[in-house]
Amino acid sequence: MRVGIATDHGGFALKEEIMAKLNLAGHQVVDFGAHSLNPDDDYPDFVLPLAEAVVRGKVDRGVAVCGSGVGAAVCANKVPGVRAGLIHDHFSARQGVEDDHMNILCMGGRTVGPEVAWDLVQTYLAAEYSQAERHLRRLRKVALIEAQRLKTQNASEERPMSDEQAAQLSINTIRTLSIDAVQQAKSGHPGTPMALAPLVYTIWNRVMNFDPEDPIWPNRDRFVLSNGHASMLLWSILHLTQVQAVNAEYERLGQPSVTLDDIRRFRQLDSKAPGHPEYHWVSGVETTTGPLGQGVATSVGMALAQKWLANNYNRPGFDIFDYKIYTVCGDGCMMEGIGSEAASLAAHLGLDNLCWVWDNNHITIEGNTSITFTEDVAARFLAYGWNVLRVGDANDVDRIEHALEVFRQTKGRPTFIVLDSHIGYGSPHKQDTSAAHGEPLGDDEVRLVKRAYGWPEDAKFLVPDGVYEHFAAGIGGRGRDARQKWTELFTAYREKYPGLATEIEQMQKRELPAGWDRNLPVFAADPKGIAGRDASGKVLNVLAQNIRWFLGGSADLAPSNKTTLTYEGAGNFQAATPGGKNLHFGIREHAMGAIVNGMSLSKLRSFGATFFIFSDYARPAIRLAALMELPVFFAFTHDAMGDGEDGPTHQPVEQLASLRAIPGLVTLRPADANEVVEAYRYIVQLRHQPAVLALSRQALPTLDRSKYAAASGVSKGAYVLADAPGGKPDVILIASGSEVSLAVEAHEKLLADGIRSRVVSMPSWDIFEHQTQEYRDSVLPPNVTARVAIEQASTFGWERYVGLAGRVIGMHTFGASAPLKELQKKFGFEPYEIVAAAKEQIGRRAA
Ligand SMILES: Cc1ncc(C[n+]2csc(CCOP(=O)(O)OP(=O)(O)O)c2C)c(N)n1
Ligand SMILES: [Mg+2]
Repeated sequence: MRVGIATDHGGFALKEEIMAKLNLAGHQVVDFGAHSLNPDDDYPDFVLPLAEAVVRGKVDRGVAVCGSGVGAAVCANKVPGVRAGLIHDHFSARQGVEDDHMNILCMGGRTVGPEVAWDLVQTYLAAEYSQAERHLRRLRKVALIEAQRLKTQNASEERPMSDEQAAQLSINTIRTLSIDAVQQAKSGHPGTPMALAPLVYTIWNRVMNFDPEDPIWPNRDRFVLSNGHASMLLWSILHLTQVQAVNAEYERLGQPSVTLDDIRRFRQLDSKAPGHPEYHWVSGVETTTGPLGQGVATSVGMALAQKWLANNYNRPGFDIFDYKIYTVCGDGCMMEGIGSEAASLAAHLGLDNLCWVWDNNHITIEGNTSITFTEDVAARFLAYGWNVLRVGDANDVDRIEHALEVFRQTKGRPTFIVLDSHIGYGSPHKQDTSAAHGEPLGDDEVRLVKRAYGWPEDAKFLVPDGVYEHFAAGIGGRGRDARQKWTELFTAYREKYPGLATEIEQMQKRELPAGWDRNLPVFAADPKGIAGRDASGKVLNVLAQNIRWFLGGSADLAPSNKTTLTYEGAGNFQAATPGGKNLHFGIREHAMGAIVNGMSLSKLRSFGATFFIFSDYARPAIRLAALMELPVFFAFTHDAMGDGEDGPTHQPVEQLASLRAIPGLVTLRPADANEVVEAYRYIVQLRHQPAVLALSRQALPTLDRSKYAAASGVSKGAYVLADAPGGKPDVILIASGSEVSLAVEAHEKLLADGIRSRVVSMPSWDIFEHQTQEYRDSVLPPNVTARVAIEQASTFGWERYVGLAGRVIGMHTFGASAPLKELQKKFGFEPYEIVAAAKEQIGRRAA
């Protein structure tokens, strides 16, 4: 057993004797002093630390000695959670433990001799807490008295809480709300909220400029919880700071974002305290952090956006955008590759508005990180070029605050704070173990933990008096002042720079500026045509000039993706030129996806680009964009086998099917240059949906729109491009992208053979699915069942449009390395194959 012992000069000799015997008996003894025989020593100086250690679970039981033992008992009992007894006889030594759960034995150094004392200690240590209901009932009453005292103490005006006491009470409220919510839900992650409550408290109540009254105020500091499994930290702090809810139309709803009831219903259907942070669902959540690593990377996008906004909109005397980003992350975020990609770029770009705090607790699910993660993380961040700080005790709010202050003063590089913490802090049996990570503590352990925090053991979801007020006086007051000042500043700014102010307002509501689509190109019919990527490049250059806050870039493939903004003044985004609109993500597709999301969360119209095959590396971020309903887009070029000689590693096959499967994502594969224009026209007007463009590498014929239907049909997802004379087709050819012109060729041959065919250009399944049944039937009449779909991609899913008996000319294997013409032949993408398939379909239907 771990036994703590304390005394003053009155019991000094006895303490030394008992310690020696305890050691001999195999106990682990912690000596709280006194350490020498000094008559000036006072028992409170030694007994109190012992009492604290007992309630925090650092030792299992305590022994306290002074002259009579009375002083030690009086003193120990001042600490909530301590049950100390002054003991002279064996009966009380045992019964005190069994019935009253005595956890500190007090004795008189001058009243009991060494032999009796040692007997008493042995009896005391051998006894166990009884779980009989009548004893538990009495103990609950005692705990209640403690709770009430705590409350009245807080409420008492004569003895207002010190700031330090209020901070501790608030921190413990975050902890216990988290513990209770996980316990009630029977699932969740209690350990990290218990450890990081002081950090989150400090960031929110002492540092952040954030007004709970208006969680979407544009110049607010941002808080990102990348270790999202610790979501109870977020729900607790959003509740305690009384952050207000806003709706999708950016209106304030006059009700709290997260109520205590939501917390009671943690992880239950419709609770505003879901399992992980969910943007959109809960006001005050800046991003869905999703899989580990994405949160930190998204925060880089937020930091980049702040720099860009400041550079483009701040004017002398008008710091309209000067906010900072605070990101909390765990070992998982440090292990994931995306974290490294993003960290590397953040330092390269000198994002000194960005602070990551790493919860260095050495624990992940499988146990201690010594089994898998032994690199020097701090050295790695130093090597990236971050400012690296360390706070060796996660409970030391002053040092945390100081480190955050150093961050705010640091120029030219982001700040990384290594925070040494103990997962499950305060839990006698689970602290520092992976058991604290992902399961409820259990009722017994919860009691012990609450005891350790000096918390009433039976209180659940308790917010003691004074806690809401403490947050209101901290972040509440500071945030309100900051927002008011900003609002006044912005009013003056609007007078001086009305155009810029209007832009900021439009951006916040995801509206477009007037004239956003002027000068969009129209491409004349041309059998040789132009590549999808080239048409895209022209459109991007127009849109970026019409919409100031439209910007993006590629993962080192801009010359191939044709995404470079080449007009005068477009500029490159670099540390020294953070107003540029050409972003260079480097070869970091996953981070690119998350950064584009972070920029969009900051209300910029952001895009990324790479080869379509590498969309796999960005896919998790695209999924989160869809989940968060962010209007980002990705220009993916080399959309099929157009880069023939590069071979199967570079030829997308299943990517279209895979992206089409993401709910809410608009996937578009335009057929010619004019469809590219229309695709962009559609995408740019989206306010709550991300989009992906699959663009060809090779030139595609620009269809003659005087002969075929207008490309504006793209906005319906699919449209009748070419038809049998007078309609009423016998067979329908459905195609996307580069295969549309093949289908048109086949169609002309079929017409020449007297076969009534129709060509449907289908750039987007998703958009088509959202049209009326009537429209969809007009494009694909249900009674025309002879159908052929042609697409240089996995055939997966095309049955939904051609039916089980329909024909799909697509890919059933990976591609091959050869010139495109040969690949088209090998894999059957030739007009005569389509003609044959169409005839076969008609024949079969007729049979
Ligand atoms: C990409 C990803 N992989 C795996 C998981 C599952 N998972 C959730 S938490 C966790 C352990 C995280 O450890 P750490 O970040 O150190 O958090 P701590 O336990 O210290 O709070 C894992 C593997 C995940 N959420 N995301
Ligand atoms: Mg960890």
